Amino acid sequence: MPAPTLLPASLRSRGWTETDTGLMRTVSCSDFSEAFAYAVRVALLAERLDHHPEITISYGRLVISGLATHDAGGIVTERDIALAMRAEEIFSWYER
Ligand code: HBI
Repeated sequence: MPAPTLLPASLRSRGWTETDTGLMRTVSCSDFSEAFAYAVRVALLAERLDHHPEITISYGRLVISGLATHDAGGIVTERDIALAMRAEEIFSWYER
């Protein structure tokens, strides 16, 4: 069973927090299209890593939540940290 992992400071400083249901981050976007485009990229990443957060798209906002490891009883493990870090790479490419 994977071991629990502390949220790295690099993710904390980018807005990631730990909630009862796993890691979460809200990303501000300029409009609905931008939020949707981020969601698609995160979805492709999630498929590649076989690890799937909840994604909520709304006007000007993307929320990634529920990022936890089921096999470990819903705690945060290296798999969750890995996905969050890769998602940050994607977000940073498009920052203005
Ligand atoms: N997504 N968030 C999340 N957590 C998991 O543990 C997880 C997943 N997607 C697929 C997945 N696990 C599979 O690896 C296992 O259910 C086989």
